[in-house]
Amino acid sequence: MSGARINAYVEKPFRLTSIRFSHYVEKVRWTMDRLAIPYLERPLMPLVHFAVTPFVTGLSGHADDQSTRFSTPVIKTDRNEVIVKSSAIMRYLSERCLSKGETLFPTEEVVQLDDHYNRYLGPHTRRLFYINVLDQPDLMFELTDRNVGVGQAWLFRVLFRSFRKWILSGLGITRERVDKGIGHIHKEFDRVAQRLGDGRPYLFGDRLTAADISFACLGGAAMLPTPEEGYGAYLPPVDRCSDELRRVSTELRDSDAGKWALSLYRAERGKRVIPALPGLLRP
Ligand SMILES: N[C@@H](CCC(=O)N[C@@H](CS)C(=O)NCC(=O)O)C(=O)O
Repeated sequence: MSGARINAYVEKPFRLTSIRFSHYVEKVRWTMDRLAIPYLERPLMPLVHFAVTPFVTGLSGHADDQSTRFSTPVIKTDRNEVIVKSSAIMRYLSERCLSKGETLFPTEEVVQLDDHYNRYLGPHTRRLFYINVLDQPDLMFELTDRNVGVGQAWLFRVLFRSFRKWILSGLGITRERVDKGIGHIHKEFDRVAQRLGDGRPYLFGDRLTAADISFACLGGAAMLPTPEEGYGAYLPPVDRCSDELRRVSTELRDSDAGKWALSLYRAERGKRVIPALPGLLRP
């Protein structure tokens, strides 16, 4: 990206500890890629992450209402600072690399909308995803094979039945919540379409902010964007998903806000190339 970057130098690549397909992680990848920050990603499967993130975060992690104190994304910077939670990481990156005039968080409204997406939209789309994909083990294993190394993929397969139960109960996923959630997801997409109705290119006017990235990731993930469409991890292909996930994803893709979010991926992310699978818990 162009403009007055106030810090163009980093001492060494950042480390991103991630659940690679997570839409909260995509917010951070998007920001780092946009700022051209070099980083190495350490992709983990859910639950396996409990064995790794404590070693990265030490005592710095904290729980919020969407995640535990060991959640991902976590970054370790070139200066060995450890930063947790997607929005805090984005804010750090913005403050470190962008001038005041370019910040991703220019107003309190942007902060609040990003926070709203973190609290409500992200969990709704995540529940919709898991309730469907966890019922299609083949698809889940493909997701695993393409997003983590062989050791973790094997572990996930072997323990799949227990992992499935823990993920569903840990995230409070019930049929009733998912049914309600689908309505909420559509409402959020409608609100975005309304906001963009006056022809503005971004949610807050002429320039991209954290809120745009947040919506495109936390809402947009429900459209299951592919790496070719700009998503930085492998998600299951829409046409092989359950009826419900395919239906919702297709409806969102056909909506004005969905088309806009996909156009943001095209413009901002381009075709992604997902790095080769690392070995067990590496790099
Ligand atoms: N508010 C957190 C939410 C992050 C989050 O929910 N991450 C999920 C991945 S989708 C996770 O790592 N969950 C495991 C956990 O909470 O231990 C953020 O913005 O980073």
